[in-house]
Amino acid sequence: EGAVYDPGVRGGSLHRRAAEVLEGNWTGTSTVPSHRLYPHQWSWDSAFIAIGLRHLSPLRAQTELETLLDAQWGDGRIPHIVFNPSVPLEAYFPSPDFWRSSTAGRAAGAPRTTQTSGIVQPPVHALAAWLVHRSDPGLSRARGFLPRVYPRLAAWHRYLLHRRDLGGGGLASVVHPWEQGMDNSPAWDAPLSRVAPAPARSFRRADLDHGAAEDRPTDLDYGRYVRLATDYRDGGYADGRSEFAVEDPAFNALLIASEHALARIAAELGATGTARDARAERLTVALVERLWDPAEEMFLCRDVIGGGLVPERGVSGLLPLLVPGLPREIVAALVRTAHGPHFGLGDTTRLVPSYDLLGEAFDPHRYWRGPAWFNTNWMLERGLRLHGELGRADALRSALLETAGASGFAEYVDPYTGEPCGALGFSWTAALALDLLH
Ligand code: 2M8
Repeated sequence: EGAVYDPGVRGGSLHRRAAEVLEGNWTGTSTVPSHRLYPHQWSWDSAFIAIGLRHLSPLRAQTELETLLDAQWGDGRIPHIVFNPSVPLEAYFPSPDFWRSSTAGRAAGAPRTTQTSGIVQPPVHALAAWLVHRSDPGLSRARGFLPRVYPRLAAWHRYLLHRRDLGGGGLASVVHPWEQGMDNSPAWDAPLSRVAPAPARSFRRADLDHGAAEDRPTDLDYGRYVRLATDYRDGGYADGRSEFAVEDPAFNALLIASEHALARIAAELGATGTARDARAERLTVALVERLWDPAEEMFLCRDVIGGGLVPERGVSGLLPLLVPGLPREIVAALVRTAHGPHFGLGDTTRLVPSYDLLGEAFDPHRYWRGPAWFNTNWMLERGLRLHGELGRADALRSALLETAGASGFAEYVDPYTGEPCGALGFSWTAALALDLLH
């Protein structure tokens, strides 16, 4: 009760169990988030997984990122799923025959043989590549890891900054809720309400074979996800025509953190990183100008099509704490908000929930509408530490390690009770726990 987690006493076994999860989910060239629910390679999962894997095997961590980057499109986009051809089509929806990347994505430079989705996920990759390099610089140099990944990561950021600046204010937009990664966040409800759902009988959800319906997005949500993805595909995955476009704080904060990481990578390769650092600073100014809400004391999403900020408090709005150059008063306000009544950290909750505890749409079990997730808590921990909030970072670290172990490395947990939800033996939960043990 209130005990501080002591890795010296129990860390040995937590470490071993986390390593076993990652071993079990390894396919030989990458790691699945979970064999049953998500049997392919996911983009931002792989970045988080690499961050943990580097403590077990820097070689596997490098391979994880290289496999993902091998599926990059000619226009620079990194697809959100790289499909494993040996997994049956029925195992996951939407499957390769829905996305049809190699044909529908031809103009955008989709790979000819590897099948992928056509949307993206948050850009955690350059940050992951830099952390992986640092874990074993000798191996990294011997394999030429950074010289190989740097041009690809640079092209990825170019895609986001040029093709995805749909709001014209310098930030990247997501064109599908799956791109931001918090699939059914209440922040999407208003912008999604304009999208006519695809008829329920026009597709078959595979997620309900493995996940509890009450813990997953609704059929109406899925109808809209399918409509948006179908329209994007039928337009050849060209950008600028979407009915849904949102500037999200976490997506852009990760882009900024990754742009700073690319500056470090450039410097390591003997170039100068100053232009990249300057760009990251400009992006930070744009993030504050476009998404900071001083009255709410947090960042909000901007609905690019409908106009204006979306008045929903999601955990995404706290994650810019990851950004090194954030103004001090904003840092202080974010720390207050995380520990205040809407997120309850250190008071009613030990892990930050995905959505406002007092919000009308709050549901402690339904996916991204309330449960606590380990990647968001890892990002918040990192942000608190970065800005010198060491006591709070330590408390969050203990809570994350304890809950990860006690929940069987669950995909997400009830933010009040820690009760496990979704898949167990979930890869990024194990990977990020491993990272915090080091
Ligand atoms: C969830 O999203 C996928 C679609 O991409 C799904 O629900 O089928 C999200 O939690 C996402 O953030 C995550 O990357 C993915 C795989 O873990 O699952």
